[in-house]
Amino acid sequence: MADIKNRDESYDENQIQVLEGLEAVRKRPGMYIGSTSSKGLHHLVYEIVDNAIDEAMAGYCKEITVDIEPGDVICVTDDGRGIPTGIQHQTGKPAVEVVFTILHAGGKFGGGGYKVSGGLHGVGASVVNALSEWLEVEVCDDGKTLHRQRYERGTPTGELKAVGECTKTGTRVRFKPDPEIFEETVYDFGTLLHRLREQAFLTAGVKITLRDLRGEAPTIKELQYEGGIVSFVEHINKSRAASTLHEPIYMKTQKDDRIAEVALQYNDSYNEIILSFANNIATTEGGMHETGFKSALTKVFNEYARKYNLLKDADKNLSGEDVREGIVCVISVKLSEAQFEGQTKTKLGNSDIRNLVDTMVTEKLTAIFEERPQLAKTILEKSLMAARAREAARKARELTRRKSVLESSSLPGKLADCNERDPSVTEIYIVEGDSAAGSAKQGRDSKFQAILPLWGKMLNVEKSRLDKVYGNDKLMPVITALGVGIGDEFDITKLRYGKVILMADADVDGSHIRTLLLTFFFRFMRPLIEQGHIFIAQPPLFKIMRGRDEPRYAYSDVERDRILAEMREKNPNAKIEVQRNKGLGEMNPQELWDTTMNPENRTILRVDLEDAVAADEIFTVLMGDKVEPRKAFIEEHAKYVQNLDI
Ligand code: TTJ
Repeated sequence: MADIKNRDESYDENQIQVLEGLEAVRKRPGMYIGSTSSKGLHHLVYEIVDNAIDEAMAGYCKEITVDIEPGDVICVTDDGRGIPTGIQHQTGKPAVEVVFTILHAGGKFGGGGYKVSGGLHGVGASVVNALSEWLEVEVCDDGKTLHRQRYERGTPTGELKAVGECTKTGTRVRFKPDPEIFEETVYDFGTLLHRLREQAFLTAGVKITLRDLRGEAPTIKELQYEGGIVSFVEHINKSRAASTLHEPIYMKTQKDDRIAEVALQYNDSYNEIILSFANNIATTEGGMHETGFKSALTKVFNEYARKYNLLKDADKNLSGEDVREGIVCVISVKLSEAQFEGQTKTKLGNSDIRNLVDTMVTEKLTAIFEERPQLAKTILEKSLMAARAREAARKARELTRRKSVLESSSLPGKLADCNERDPSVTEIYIVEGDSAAGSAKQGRDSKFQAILPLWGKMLNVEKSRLDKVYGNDKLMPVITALGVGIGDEFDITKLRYGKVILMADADVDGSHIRTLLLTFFFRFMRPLIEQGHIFIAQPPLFKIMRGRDEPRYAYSDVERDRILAEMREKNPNAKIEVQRNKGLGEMNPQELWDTTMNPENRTILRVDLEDAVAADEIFTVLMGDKVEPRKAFIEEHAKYVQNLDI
């Protein structure tokens, strides 16, 4: 805080607002970037890149470069018009400085029609600035003079100055995320690559280069897709284990200032992948554009099937699930005042968009089917097969249900249940590994904590319809223990535990099992994720011992260093031992309870849809039978999957 006695001339109303604004960001960073975990750390990059993407959408920027420099400093450069360096009349300061020091200032200078509003997105460069140890911006907005300004924790260290010459316009922002704010400060190349690739697909033609300059040899990826979202669906299908049934179908429409685009391509799998975006922001929770698409698709398929007698008179209509089996689809809409709703503000609320997409898909898809009967036949046959399988699965399920009523107990034998019945207090730990499950059973509070050990063979969900899941020995106990059923049988009111906590080691096998379970929940019990019932246990990474003191536990490198510093300060001579936790199985019941299961001390991570989408993707690539995508994936995520056989 500034010392009141030393106030100077610049201490005017604007200055107070600036300080209050950016201080608020540092006090409650989660409010602005969601969290201060690795997620929030990566969010900083997206915030900055979004600005350059806006400039590209406005047609003034062709290339964007994102560098991860040694020390995890990020440098983003574009060849746009450059943030204006001229004085902004309301504040009397250069526009650049305003962009970086005043909350929510970004939009005023964007000029583009599709400024993002709502959600955690588009909060702007000032938030990134506030949460950076330091940030430097360089602008060339006239093609002649290079300007630079530096900030530390949001505060300018000097004025915007002319520092040299330049020949091309553009903006460069370099920043170092503040380790005082972020629990994790190391960037993951694969995570950035994934998001930047998405942006490159959504902004056809723009070239985004991602460079990792931290190691001895740089890793460089150039992302440029002239085909836009058509390239996007092709890319998704290439990385999947399935074969495509036809060339992608593409449609686009514009009405007033609203644009809608859809690309879709079916494959021979049983999965449904619909990715939707509003103003380039992923709408993971869906919304009006998705609703419009889905209802149009179902309508067009049924009308076509009736018209050409593909459905017999007595046949029921094709369901939404039938017509989406095997679909890969990307929906992208642009609108001037996007309303983001839902738990994670990733659900598009603008109702006029539903009509726009519905009308477009109805008209264009009907026309395409009429023009290309062979294509229509191929796709419709897939839906008809799905309908038949659905009917067969329903019959099989009725049989098993009758059987389970006859049997006295339907809960899995290995489940160690809790005494409480009220799901608002109960929890179930799903644990991989016999010794870990043993410790968990002994360490738990059996009043409200149930333990389900996982065993049996992993099912390749990738190649399975719903009916197969019902017979699987690894997943079946999970289904019966949770009580909610799967697919269209799902009933949240039957949920037996309010918190479903996955507990597995922090190694490759553990990540495998987490990925499998998340994929399973994502595909068959999605509302459990949407309503925030799925969690991941966080066992400590380090045990830190000092003499005869109680051991301390750290859950990240940063925390370990913090504890070590604290201990050293207290007593410089004490012998300190740091032990890296090898696995859950090596913790005794008491330790497991203290560090990982006791609600008073533990941290558990709530899984959101975005996590589940990522897991689903990883799962498909790793379990699928295509070698090329798997190799590429492992290269990109080398840090996490290095021990995996290709
Ligand atoms: C504003 O209106 C006049 C012409 O330039 C417009 C503008 O702001 N362009 C712009 C901003 N291009 N690039 C940016 C930008 C790039 C990065 C990497 C970061 C930020 C905060 C802005």
